[in-house]
Amino acid sequence: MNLPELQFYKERIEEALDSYLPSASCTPEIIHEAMRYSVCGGGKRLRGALVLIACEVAGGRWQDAMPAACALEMIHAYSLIHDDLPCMDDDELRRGKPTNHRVFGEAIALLAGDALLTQGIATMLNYIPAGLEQAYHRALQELVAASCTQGMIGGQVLDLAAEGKKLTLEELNQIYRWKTGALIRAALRMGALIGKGEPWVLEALTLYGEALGLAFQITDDLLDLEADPQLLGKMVGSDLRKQKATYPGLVGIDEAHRLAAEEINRACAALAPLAENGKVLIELAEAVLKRNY
Ligand code: GRG
Repeated sequence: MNLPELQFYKERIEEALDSYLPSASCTPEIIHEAMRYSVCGGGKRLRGALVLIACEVAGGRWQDAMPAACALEMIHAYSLIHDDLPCMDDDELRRGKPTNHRVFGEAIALLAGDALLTQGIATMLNYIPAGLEQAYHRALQELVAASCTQGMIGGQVLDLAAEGKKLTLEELNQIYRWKTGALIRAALRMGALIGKGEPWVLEALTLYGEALGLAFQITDDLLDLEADPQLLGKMVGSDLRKQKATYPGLVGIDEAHRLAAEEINRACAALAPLAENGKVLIELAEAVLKRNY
């Protein structure tokens, strides 16, 4: 995803993550090394960047949303570590490197994921900028709800239960709304809350986040079939091997591309009330549709 704004925020987020995570030389070293291995090892930083951009769009300063952006990236990294475990997807590669459990073993990988969930929440509680206590409280509620059983975890549970089954598109959408969409929607809402946006701004960003989240997962399905594994940083074809229900599996590749584009149009349309202020988010949505990793 080649977008100068995304690159700018990605670099700032990586510096901040380094400062919020315990040093690898802190006892017990192994868990801090494992946490840093997954968090600091690449990634597009899409969710973190969305928090910062939404904060600016809502009228705040992106710097004030940095603890929230990093918390979200930590929780996202935890979900990837656990998702790769042998009891889940049993993957060997992530972000172009061996998965966490392949390097540190299953027990430490499990604990590194747990620790990143807790560290994410601690980051939001411990680095609240002055005057934003109430906004951070609400943003943390969003993050916790999106990560929980009616969000990311719930989506993962439904996803596991659906393996090998034929789903309807509506059932698949429900899984995607929770498994992938919940954190992306939360990114926008957290940024809007920290930026103290008006209710109509929060609403526009929420609708944008919902459509973007679904489009992001449809493009993820397509990349699993069409991407260059070198660029993607992980193996392709894993959905077919695991008999997962996907958009291309349900509606075909061409229709999946069309539906992803339709969601992106819906996302951009939701930004209409923001006029020029929504420009970066429109560019970002277009980059999600064209992404090749
Ligand atoms: C508690 C054992 C246990 C497991 C829970 C939480 C969980 C497992 C799984 C979460 C579901 C999940 C991993 C959804 C996939 C979302 C997705 C498309 C991830 C890839 O996001 P990118 O492409 O990754 O933004 P980068 O590497 O760029 O950050």
